[in-house]
Amino acid sequence: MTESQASNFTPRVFSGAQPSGNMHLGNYLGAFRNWVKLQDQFDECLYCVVDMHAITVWQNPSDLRDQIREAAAAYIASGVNPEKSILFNQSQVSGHAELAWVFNCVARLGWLNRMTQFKDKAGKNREKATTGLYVYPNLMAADILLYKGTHVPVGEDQKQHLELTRDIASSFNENYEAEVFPLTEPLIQAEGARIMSLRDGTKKMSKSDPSDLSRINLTDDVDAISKKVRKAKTDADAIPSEVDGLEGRPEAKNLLGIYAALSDKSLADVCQQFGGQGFGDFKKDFADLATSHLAPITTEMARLMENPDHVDDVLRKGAERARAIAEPVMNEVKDVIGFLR
Ligand code: AQP
Repeated sequence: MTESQASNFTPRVFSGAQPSGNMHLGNYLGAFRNWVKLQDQFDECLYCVVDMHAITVWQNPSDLRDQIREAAAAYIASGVNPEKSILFNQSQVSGHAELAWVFNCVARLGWLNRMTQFKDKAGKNREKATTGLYVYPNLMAADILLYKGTHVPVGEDQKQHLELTRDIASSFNENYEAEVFPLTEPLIQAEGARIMSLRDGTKKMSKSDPSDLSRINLTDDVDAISKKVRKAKTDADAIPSEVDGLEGRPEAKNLLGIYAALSDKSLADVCQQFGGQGFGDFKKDFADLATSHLAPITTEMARLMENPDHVDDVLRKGAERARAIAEPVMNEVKDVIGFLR
């Protein structure tokens, strides 16, 4: 967003995660932890459980209900304050679907064809992928722009979708000769930007990885974490004392990187600290650090999940606050387009 355009819009952060499975350490280090910090830097933050994105691939209905609550619990347990930030699930605010349709009529096929995430997720089964998965980036643009979101914390992997959001916003503004939407800025965080699978250092840690050993879930207890760390793939070489020594060693780099992110140190400092040691000893320290860091989150999530009515209430109240921002924006969009209301 240009300086002059930025000043026309209230600074507002939007971000979300899909309730498509167990929330994991990648979500925490790449997103939630950062969201918590942003609460102190911005007056308005919206943190959404993007359940409509989750159904772009099949979700069992009763599992989905639990996953939505669990995602909300993960946000709160990580430090998102639902009194300050607006915490809600996407499907309770109909403006997301309405604006997504408008954007389906703005975005071009050529733009969507370039999206690498669709290619990755659809894989060889492209013909069988849902159309929802294909137009997912348009819904993501709607999520952000329904609130005229000016800043979005994104992982590296979401950068391309945010570019598309900016293209959609500027096309819409240009087509209708009205400055309705901001050009949203990405907030990319350096440390912990991409946490990789514990089984394959070239693949990102992901909820949908069939191997539970590939990720540390935020609901994992001490034993589960210790087991996963013990079984995490490494190589036979010792830990290098310089970052350069991690070249071509994705699993080693990932474990040291996670350690650095959890201990708020640089990767270089962690290499210095453990340089020359084998991974056996390092893994013990790693497991201790991960469990002590995650235990309060796990405990708070479990406490919240024992009271689903409370979580539902938080989401309902958040959705009401979200609707209060979204409705005037949607009305403005309808007026600009020429819809009667
Ligand atoms: N491995 C990761 N490292 C760093 N950040 C990550 N995020 C997800 N995985 C990592 C960040 O978490 C936020 C929410 O992501 P999401 O759940 O909406 O979608 P995703 O990136 O597709 O996550 P998954 O786990 O890979 O889900 P599935 O398997 O269902 O597709 C985002 O900010 C994301 O960058």
